[in-house]
Amino acid sequence: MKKIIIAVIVLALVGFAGYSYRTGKLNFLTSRATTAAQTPESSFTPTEIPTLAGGADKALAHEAWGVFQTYLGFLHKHDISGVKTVTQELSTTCADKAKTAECNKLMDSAYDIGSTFKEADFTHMLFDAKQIILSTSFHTETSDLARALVRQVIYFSRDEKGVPKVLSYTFPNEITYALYDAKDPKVNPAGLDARLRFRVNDRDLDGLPDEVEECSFVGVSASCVKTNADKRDTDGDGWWDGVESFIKR
Ligand SMILES: [Ca+2]
Ligand SMILES: [Ca+2]
Repeated sequence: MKKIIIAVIVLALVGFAGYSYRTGKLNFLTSRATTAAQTPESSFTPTEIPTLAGGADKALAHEAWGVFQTYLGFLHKHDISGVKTVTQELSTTCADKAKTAECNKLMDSAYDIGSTFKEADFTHMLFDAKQIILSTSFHTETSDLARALVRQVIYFSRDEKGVPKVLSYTFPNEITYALYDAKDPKVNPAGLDARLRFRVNDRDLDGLPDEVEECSFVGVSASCVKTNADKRDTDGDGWWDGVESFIKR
């Protein structure tokens, strides 16, 4: 009976995480299986945003980090006019003056998340004149039911002078659950780690994993955006797909 309960729980969580659960173990959908045939899972290394090269890159990363800290300070003080000076745009809630209480709550939770970030962890960056993606490396997190590759990412737009403006940040970003019953011999952590590496891969380095752009998990994934997984700026407007997904229209 216990085993059945575990299976049901895992099924529910797997559904939430966007996995197909068909034959009693975690599966990739067809598109993933095709990729797997081309590159053995065990040796697969995901494409990552480049590490900070030093010099100008590091100075820009530090400048962006400073803007982020200023932004957090404004959030903490519920200072909307201050927030406006260091962000690309206000959230719909905070742009609505009738929703001050809701906006304050949003600012509190955004502060709680952002204040856990540490500058030294943000060792990866991709940028051009219009935008910056600042990211940590992936690291593995494990609980009784889940194993995940996690990273933190801060997205910035840049104004006409190149000054970074906070656009969005997520924690944990691209957390990718692979759920397992550690006692189940069909599922082993090494295999899951290989699958996690597949799931976070971002071929065009636009900040969106391949599967999100390919909508490989249509119907169960909430974050599918249908952009070109091999083109950083699908519509050619200068905004990278991952950055553009945060810009309100
Ligand atoms: Ca991508
Ligand atoms: Ca674009």
